[in-house]
Amino acid sequence: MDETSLDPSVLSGLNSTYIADLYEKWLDDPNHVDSNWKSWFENLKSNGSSNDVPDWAKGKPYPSDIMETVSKSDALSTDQVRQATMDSLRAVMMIRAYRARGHLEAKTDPLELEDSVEHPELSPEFYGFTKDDYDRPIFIDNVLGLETATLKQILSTLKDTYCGSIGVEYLHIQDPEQKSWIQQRIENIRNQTAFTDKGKEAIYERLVDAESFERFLNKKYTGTKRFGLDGSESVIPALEQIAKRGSQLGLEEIVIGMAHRGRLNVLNNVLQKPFRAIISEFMGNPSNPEETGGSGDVKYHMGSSSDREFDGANIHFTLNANPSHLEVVNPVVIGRVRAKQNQRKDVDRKKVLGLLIHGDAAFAGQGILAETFDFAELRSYKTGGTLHLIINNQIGFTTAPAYSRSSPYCTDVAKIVMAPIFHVNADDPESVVHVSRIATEFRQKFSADAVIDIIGYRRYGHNEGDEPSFTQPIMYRKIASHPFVTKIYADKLINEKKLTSELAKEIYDRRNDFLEEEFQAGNSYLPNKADWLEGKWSGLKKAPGLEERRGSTGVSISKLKSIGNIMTTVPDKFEIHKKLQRVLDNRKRSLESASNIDWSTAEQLAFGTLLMEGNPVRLSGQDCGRGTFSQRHSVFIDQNSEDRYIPLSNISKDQGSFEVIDSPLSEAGVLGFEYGFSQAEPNALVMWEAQFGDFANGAQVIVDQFIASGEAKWLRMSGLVMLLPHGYEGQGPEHSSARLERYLRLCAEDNIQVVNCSTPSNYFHVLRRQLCRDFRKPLIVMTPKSLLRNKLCVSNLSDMDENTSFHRVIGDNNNQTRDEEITRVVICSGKIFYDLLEAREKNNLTNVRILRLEQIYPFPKKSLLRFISKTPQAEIIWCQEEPENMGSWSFVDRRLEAVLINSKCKYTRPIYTGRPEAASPATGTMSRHLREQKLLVNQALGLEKIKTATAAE
Ligand SMILES: Cc1ncc(C[n+]2csc(CCOP(=O)(O)OP(=O)(O)O)c2C)c(N)n1
Repeated sequence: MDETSLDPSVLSGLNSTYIADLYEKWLDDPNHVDSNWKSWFENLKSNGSSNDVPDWAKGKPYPSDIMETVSKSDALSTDQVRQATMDSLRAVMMIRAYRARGHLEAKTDPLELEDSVEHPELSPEFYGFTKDDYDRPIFIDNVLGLETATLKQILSTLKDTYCGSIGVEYLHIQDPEQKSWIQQRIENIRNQTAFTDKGKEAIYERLVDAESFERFLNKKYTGTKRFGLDGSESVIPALEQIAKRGSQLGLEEIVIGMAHRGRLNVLNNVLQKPFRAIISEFMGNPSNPEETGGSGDVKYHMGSSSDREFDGANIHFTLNANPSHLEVVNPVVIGRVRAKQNQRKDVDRKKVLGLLIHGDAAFAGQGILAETFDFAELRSYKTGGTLHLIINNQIGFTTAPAYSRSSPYCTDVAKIVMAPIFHVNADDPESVVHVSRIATEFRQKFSADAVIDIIGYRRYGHNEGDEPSFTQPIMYRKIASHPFVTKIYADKLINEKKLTSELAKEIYDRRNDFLEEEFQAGNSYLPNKADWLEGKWSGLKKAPGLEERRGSTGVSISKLKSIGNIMTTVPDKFEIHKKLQRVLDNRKRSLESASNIDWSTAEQLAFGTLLMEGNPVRLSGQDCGRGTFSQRHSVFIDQNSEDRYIPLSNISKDQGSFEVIDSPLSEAGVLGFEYGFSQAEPNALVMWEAQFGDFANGAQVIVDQFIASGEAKWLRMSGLVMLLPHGYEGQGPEHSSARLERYLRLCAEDNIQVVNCSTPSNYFHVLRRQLCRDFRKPLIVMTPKSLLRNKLCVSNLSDMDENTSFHRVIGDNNNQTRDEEITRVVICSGKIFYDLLEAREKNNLTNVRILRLEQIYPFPKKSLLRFISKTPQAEIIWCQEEPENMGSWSFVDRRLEAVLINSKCKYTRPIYTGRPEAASPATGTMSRHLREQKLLVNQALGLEKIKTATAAE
């Protein structure tokens, strides 16, 4: 077809719809239509002025070229053709506008805080229609499920579908199948489910459950914090629907992450945590038996799990424990889901769902949302879609949306993954349940995220002791006279004759009587046991005392060699990089000679042996497949095809799965994910590696609120490993220090382990130790950079053989001087040992002994005492390369002193050598770095006078 030779029949009545459809496609993307149509439309548009709608489509005359063509037609009169075509075109354009912007006029706010504003594009006049056009039939060819309809009918359908209690955003979805699925799902039924009488009653009952829970606690514990759901009670029937519909579609397990708001209500009404247990916590009792230990947490942060049946299908619920830091639980939940999917062999990811419940202010404000969304399609992180439910009470503490976000909706960040978004009025529970059903179906069908934005209000203050009218007087005046949703819905059902007022009252009273009975039972309720070592965790125990827990980490030389062989073998016809071949040759040689095993080889041996024993190994971090320092090479890349070969995935049929993953460029998100994974899978070695150790600072909240304190707060163990490159090598302030001091500050009550190993074999053992004991503790490892290639930093295979183990302190094997002749003992940790060793050899300082503190926490005081007691006459020097206010010094200082006091040593204070206190971790100048390094080494060895420690000045 070409513009000049247009056949007049194309503009006859029926074809006009076809053209209108084409026109809509062209509006969407000009390349969606044939090039001739494209230029035809372009031509037409160039005669108009508006961006979206050419003037001819608004009732102005056709461009003359079309008129000429049309006038040649003898099928219909020109006016009739024009009218029919224009009607169809304009109607389709208007329909499209409703699909795109109908949500702007939807009645989603129960408080109607803002006057409704009509959007110009949603008015028929915008398309050139006048009041006279309302009753004329328009051919729309089954768009909206109507073949021909009057403008009035079209408008009413559009208003029902797009501007009722639900505002839908879905045109941003790029996948045509997903987009049209949503469109059909909502348009065919005018975006309403016709609930059965039983269904309606069930919704009413769930609302009663939700409301009476809050009211009851409000009455009995007035002013006590519970972060009530009041004003958003429809969340409970929504959650019920997700589980119910999900169970029909193959769901077996739901892992929920949520903050404070409504959490107790969800615990009771969704996870069915007994009300008496909640009451007992309100009375001030702990949620776990006292003797279990730990600090416990406030009741609205605790996790729980339960099994429930929906129409014969079981759903296991887990509510993840949550710290106060909003939204940070998101990646943790997703990691947990991923691990559970692996355990269930849920390859389609339809059995386990991550359900994240958010606050509106937090959803818009917290960057971790973007990091979590980024997992959605990534091979090693995806979970087949997450459902997001927002308890949108239109306020964040005291801050109104206008002050807390620039985007129109709090949900806009979800468009990163093109999730469909359903905004729904919380006062219309049927619509809430309806969209929850559609969102669940969407997730199960497309394995993609969906968002349910339940717009309600917060009936009281941020917490129950808070006065909201200081800051939102108008809003709270409205709320004071606003009826409860349960009442609104009961009235509706009574009106529809689906419920009698007697039955409505009976349901309400029954629930309250039940709560009253439970309240009485709360008086004597005692938690009988903590649920922390069940399921996958059974067989594991609370960690024993600090000493003697090496685990059996050694592996026979023959097994090590067989792993070594796999690690260094390249498949036939696989062309690896020449330099990598040299690396592999070196590894092979060292393995054959059973000596000179370097750091990365030892690491691969640790991974390989654990895999061989059937444990999964998962390492994720930025560029960790190759390794930031080109050291690891866990993945071989064919130089011609870029095919990947992972040697450690080829050990045996029954080996554990090996995943080494180049992660997205996120720290908090990825660390949170791996922590979550480790919580669900105690038998996997789960590791996160920072590119440089200091970048972990972006994930500090995960370290503080989960890794360091999770076990104490929530009785949840984790064997997660953090690998943090650390060491002073002149690379400047940011790439030298992993901020070891921060981790040490967090150490208490045997919560984590912090190591700074100096030998490959010790690294091998400390990794294996994570799984070779019957308890789990997070492990923080300062890992090397230059040591990766330091010829002195090597081990023998015999150091990893059976009956060898991790050493928390390493004595001085390089100095044979008798104990009595030692005048100086230098204690250090990590890489600085090699600088000290080199300088000592060079200066032939035979009376100096160097001890290495390989594990800093738990502090190995007994072991140190044994070493130090051998040389009671010697001065004790602590040496570190970090500034005095950083590194281990302030942590080891008093602990070393305590060891010395307990010994028979002459000196009871260790002397500090290292860089002086500094604001920045390291210098940016190489020459200054070298000068500083030389000085501190010389001072430690007694070659230069020690400056008084800054703190002592
Ligand atoms: C990261 C973080 N910043 C600040 C807070 C303090 N805080 C707790 S709740 C809250 C308001 C949250 O508003 P919203 O997300 O809308 O949830 P709502 O409480 O209204 O349900 C704030 C600021 C916090 N807990 N976490």
